[in-house]
Amino acid sequence: MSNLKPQHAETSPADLIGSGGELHQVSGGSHPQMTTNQGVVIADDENSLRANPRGPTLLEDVSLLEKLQHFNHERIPERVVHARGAAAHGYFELTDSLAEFSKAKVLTEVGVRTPLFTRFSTVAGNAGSADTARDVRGFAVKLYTSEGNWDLVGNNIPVFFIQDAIKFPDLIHAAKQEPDRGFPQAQTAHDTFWDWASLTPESTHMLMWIMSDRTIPRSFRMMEGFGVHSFRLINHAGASTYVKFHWRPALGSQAVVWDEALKISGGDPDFHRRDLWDSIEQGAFPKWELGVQLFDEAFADSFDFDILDSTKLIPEELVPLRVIGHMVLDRNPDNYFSETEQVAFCTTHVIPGIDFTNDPLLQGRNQSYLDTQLSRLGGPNFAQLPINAPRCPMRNFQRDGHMQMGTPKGRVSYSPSSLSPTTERQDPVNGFVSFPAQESGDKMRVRSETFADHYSQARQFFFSQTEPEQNHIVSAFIFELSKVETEAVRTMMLSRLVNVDEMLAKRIAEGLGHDAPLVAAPTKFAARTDLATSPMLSMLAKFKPTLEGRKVGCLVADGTDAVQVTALEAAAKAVGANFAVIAPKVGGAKSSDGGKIRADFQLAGGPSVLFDTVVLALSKEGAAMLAREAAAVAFVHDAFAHLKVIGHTDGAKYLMEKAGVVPDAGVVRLAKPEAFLAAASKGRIWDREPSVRSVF
Ligand code: HDD
Repeated sequence: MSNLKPQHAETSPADLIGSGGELHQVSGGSHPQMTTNQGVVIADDENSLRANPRGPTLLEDVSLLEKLQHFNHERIPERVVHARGAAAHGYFELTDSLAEFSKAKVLTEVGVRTPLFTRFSTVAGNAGSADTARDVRGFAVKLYTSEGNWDLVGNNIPVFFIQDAIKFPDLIHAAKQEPDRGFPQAQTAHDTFWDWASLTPESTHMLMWIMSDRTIPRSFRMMEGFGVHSFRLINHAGASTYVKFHWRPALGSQAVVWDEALKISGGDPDFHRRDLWDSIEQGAFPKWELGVQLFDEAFADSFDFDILDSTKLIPEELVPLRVIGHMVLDRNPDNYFSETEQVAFCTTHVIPGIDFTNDPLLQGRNQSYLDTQLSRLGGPNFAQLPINAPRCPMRNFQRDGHMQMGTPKGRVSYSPSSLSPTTERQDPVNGFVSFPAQESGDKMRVRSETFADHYSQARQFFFSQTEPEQNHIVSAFIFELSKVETEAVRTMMLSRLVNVDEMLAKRIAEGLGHDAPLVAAPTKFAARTDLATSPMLSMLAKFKPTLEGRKVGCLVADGTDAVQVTALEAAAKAVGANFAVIAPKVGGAKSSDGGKIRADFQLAGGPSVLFDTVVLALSKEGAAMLAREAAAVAFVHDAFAHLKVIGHTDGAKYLMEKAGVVPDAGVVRLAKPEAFLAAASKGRIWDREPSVRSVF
């Protein structure tokens, strides 16, 4: 019998019943024997060894001792940041060679598929926090290239909070739970974060980004990734070209709205990881293009900002993206701990053809990632773990240490040596050679004056957003600062924002009810510039009108027309959408023709926040029945307030009235499924927003 056969296929409920020491023997399947870690076959894994049936447990019960000891040590320290994550395997395929600029094979061998492992994460929350917290998302890619591992450890935002790594511990201490009380969890909406931010002008540009909808993505599959720093590409002649890396999602960029994010945190705290897992299981493999911005020393010298400053970006309008390949994630991990938890990304993992710049943030990161793996993974041999090991040969004279997995042979474990003709040797020709950048000047603890303008790009970002996006930034500041208990901190932050734009600061002050006059915070660098807007910085501008990868939630009740639901499901699936039925009972509903409509969700467990667009496929009686259910009224009310397109039958009208739905372009009568789906593919009804919440 195949051991792939699902065990439950031949399991009768009677098999599963066991009580007081009776062994559970589940029939079916072809099971290997269970053993101790020493390989001894275990006879009874459910009862410990006792002196008599009701007597003391014996110390000689080796399988009990071993099992509990292992369990007691199952956890390793979670990552100090980016603790909560989800990951998948996949590949990168190059479509356009960069041979002119780099000697790295992964960037020059067109058509070759390089295996990779990508982990997405939130930053501030602990491992058990919710997926939709407002936060930067980590976007870390480990490429197992034929020349060694290359880790591109990026975020979904192209700039960072600080310019120098020495400030990272302060940033993280301020953002994470406050140390005396241990909360709040997974959010920046508290005093210590805004205290630090208001006193750290270099964070201003990043603050604009984190208050934008970038920090509440709809899905990992719908967010961009950025390498952030300027790196170097090095070609065969040893020449250097600067590069910034961008991942661009095939499904377009999309966010949820803030109230939705809050409710999804309760409705499905695993919203993002489930979405990633499910889409891969369904064969709808997430895909991103890899784009590069290439520029030389002459551009760097002419650019208004320092290309070594990670709080600045280079607008795509100035240096357009060159798309060179794509990443596809096509396999879920086999084991969360072994792979997603133990994967060790390090900015130090670069390969010949890719090199560092003097960006002080990057230089500091190069210490931090390598070092953190020692405490996280227990020793210096973490590179031997299967998820971390390169897929090309790895040999050197590094020896021993905790959890050494290999068995190096021979007496020679040093270099140079003459005793062994076969031990490994350095290779000056093909090995990694650092770019010989010239350095001169005085050694000093100082920040370059070229890093001093903290406001111009923050302002550029704000004015590059569409109107709804600007409104959301204002609202996010109001929300976050309203959670700050210390008024002086709010005042300081508003002063800081005056330097970005006075009207922006005024709008936030109005939303907070802050009446005191606004005074610009003192700044060393007074000359804020009005830069040209960069439409490419808007997420809405990158929205793709498609339902591919999106979810349609169809609310049914007894009396629903099953034929209509079936037709809608077929049409939704034909355009690549997921289709789920929500009913008062998970066992399904009785259709108008006396049949049964299957359900995927029970009403209370399938709130409309889990779907991109909803359909109310209800008879008049069904709608009247649901109008008495708070969860049904909330389902419809939230869909409307979250600016979703709502498809409905005539029968659903009573429920819609009860839920406060006011007809507009996004409230669509279900005549032909195609017409509804076409309307829904356009995304949210932004014009509705001022009618459902205050926009300051
Ligand atoms: Fe970091 C993890 C991204 C600045 C120190 N970082 C970590 C992860 C991502 C980033 C995606 C999670 C990797 C994973 O999935 O395992 N970090 C960034 C980006 C930064 C950045 C894009 C700025 C451009 N980080 C940064 C600085 C420092 C660190 C300045 C310290 C000086 N980061 C760490 C760390 C972590 C980490 C403490 C925690 C777990 C780990 O490294 O492996 O070393």
